[in-house]
Amino acid sequence: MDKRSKIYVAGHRGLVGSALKRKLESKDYSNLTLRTHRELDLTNQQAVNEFFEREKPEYVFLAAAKVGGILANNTYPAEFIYQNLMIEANVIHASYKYGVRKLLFLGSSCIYPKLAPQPLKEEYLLTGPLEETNEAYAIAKIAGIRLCKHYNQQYRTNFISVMPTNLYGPNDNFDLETSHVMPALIRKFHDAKVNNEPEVIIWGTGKPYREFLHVDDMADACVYLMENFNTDNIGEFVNIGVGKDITIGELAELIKEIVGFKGSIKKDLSKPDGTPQKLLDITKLSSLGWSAKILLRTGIEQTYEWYQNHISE
Ligand code: GFB
Repeated sequence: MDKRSKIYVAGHRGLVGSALKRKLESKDYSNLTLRTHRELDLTNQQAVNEFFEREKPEYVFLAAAKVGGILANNTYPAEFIYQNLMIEANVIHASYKYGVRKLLFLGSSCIYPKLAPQPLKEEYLLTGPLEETNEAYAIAKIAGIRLCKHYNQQYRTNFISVMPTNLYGPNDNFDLETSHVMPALIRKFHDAKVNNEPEVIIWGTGKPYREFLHVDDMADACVYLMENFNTDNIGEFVNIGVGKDITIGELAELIKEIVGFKGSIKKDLSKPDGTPQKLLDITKLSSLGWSAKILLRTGIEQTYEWYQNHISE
């Protein structure tokens, strides 16, 4: 990629896409192609083909996806599988058809079997049953990985895939029903503090472990891989994580302290826990020369500040 390369960031208004845009701009990539959902519906094959034919991007970051937390995944599985399959198939096929030089596809750590050994090595893909609460999303993401793999195999394309752990940061979804745990808890503790409420309710037992990566680190890793590696060096895909996890109970305590909430934490056991642990093995990523830089506490403090500045939007 050089600084004038034409780069299409699909999903540039989302958590990951907006971080990719910031990162690319800060590195002086000056020829970004961007489309909002309203301007280009990625589930519409004809619209996607017309866009690629007209714009002819050289590099593609495929960060557009239907995403959500445990409850959204569990409640709307048809939307998660359909929209993600359509977006992936349309964008990956058009990238092949219109000669994209390199594409980076974003998967998710939920592609691994529910009870796979920890930490999760890349080779554990498709070695056991998936976690039920996000099976639809995981199947779509596995299809995306395999689309890239088989297009590379048959058409000699250069499509690389990355599997991020749970991400958080600015531009996340803070809706309490559909969000992931990090933005949900930041909002719950903030609201409880402001409204002088005695307690905050967290979902499930608080016992599952999760690994959290700040989205600016994620964007840094994606651009680094796009700049320096091809599918031949990366193989089928590479995990992107920090190599450490904490329990949801510990996360709640940490956010409570950062926000400055003085009340208590209560558990809602009617809500699902999801997979017990999904810690990524980052040996391959380390061997490619990348590691995360933003500490969890610093990342949460920065995200909380962002949230307070954007609360009314
Ligand atoms: O982040 P989260 O929604 O998704 O939930 P997953 C993580 C854990 O936090 C679960 C607990 O054990 C939740 O029960 N939790 C506690 C909460 N309080 C809350 C709360 O207020 N809101 C939420 N959302 N959770 C998703 C997958 O799984 O992870 C997706 O469904 C995707 O497919 C994504 O892979 C990264 O980590 O369980």
